[in-house]
Amino acid sequence: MRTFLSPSDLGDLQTAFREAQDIKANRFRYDTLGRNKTALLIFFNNSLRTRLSTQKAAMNLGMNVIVLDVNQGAWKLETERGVVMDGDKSEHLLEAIPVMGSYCDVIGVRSFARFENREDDYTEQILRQFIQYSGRPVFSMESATVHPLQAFADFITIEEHKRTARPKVVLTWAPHPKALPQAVPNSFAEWMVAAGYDLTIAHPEGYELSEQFTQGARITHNQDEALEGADFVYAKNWSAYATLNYGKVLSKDMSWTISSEKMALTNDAAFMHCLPVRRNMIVTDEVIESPRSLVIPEAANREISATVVLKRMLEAL
Ligand code: AN0
Ligand code: CP
Repeated sequence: MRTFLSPSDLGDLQTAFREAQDIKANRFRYDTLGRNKTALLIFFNNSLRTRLSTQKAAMNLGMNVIVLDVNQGAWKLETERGVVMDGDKSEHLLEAIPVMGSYCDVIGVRSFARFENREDDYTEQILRQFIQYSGRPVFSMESATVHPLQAFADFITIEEHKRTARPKVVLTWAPHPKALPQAVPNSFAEWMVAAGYDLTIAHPEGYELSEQFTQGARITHNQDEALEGADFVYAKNWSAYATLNYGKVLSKDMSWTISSEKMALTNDAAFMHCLPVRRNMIVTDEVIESPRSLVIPEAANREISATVVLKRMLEAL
């Protein structure tokens, strides 16, 4: 595997799930595969889970790991070509990328949507340059439009906890004070459809996601109706995708917060969220602390999804 952005990079998802189970049963099973190989993890944005779980995954495989927080200690990077670099940016990404590639065997990149230009974000400008110029396999650790390590972990979590062959999964928008990317809901929708689940997406008007990721899902503006009979409720905030409002917060409607009353509409659904989560905005204390909350095992599965992905990349070196 040379890139990891979407479920198709993994091929058959049931095979990938079995590989995940095999690794979960003994996460050190392939601990010599990464001997003398180096993973470079590059963060343009903050992270707790991705940073720790991906390092842990690399260590499970016997790899060496280098973590770089680009905004803390590295030179400020110019990303646009053709710019006269007379400002505060000391180095261009076009030199920095091949240099970084020369010190490692695989590269993970976290680079959120910037909300400056939808076209730039949705063509994955930063990640694509890493793929093109690093000479290394590259995986997204949440890039402008996708968060596949999260969605793979979410898929593993649902497979582990589902009570029917084809569960009803509801992805619901929930309120948040700041503008957040669409990467998590984009990937979640894409992976749930690829997994063959019954997916409903609920959001207020104006929060339509890119159809590129939601084909095959039922979409509604009525959250209560969506929650009826749900087996899994996946809450997440995102900002608007629509052209004129791209990256904007259009609503902070607290009637969309996932509460016990909302969960009572479901088929005793499990609650999921990728974390970090703002309590009593996205979800009430009661729901996130309830026995039906999967947020901690879901986060723990990030180590497993990352181990599978790094293993596949090492095998293809
Ligand atoms: C990020 C987001 O919503 O994309 C990361 C989630 C994994 N969340 C925040 O910035 C709070
Ligand atoms: N879920 C997730 O990716 O969390 P971090 O932003 O903390 O890495």
